[in-house]
Amino acid sequence: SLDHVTLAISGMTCAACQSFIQRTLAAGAGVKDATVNLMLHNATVTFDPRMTSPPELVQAVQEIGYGAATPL
Ligand code: 9UX
Repeated sequence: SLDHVTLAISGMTCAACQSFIQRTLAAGAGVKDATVNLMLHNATVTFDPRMTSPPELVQAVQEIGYGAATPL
C-alpha cells in the first residue's frame, strides 16, 4: 500500500520554486503524487514505501538547493 508524508520546505519563495520542487518529487522512483504548497511551505507526497522513503524524498529536495525536513 501507499504511504503519505508531509515535508517542511524552506527557501521556496516563488511559484517557479514550487513547480521545480513538485516536479522533482514527482519524478522520484515510487512517487505516486506530489503536491507542493507555496504558502504553507510544505510538500505532501504519496509514495510506495517499498521504493522510496521520507529521507530519500528530503534528499531529493536538498539536492536541488532547498531545505527539507521530515516528518512535519
Ligand atoms: Mo523564483 Mo525560486 O524567481 O528558487 S525560482 S525564487
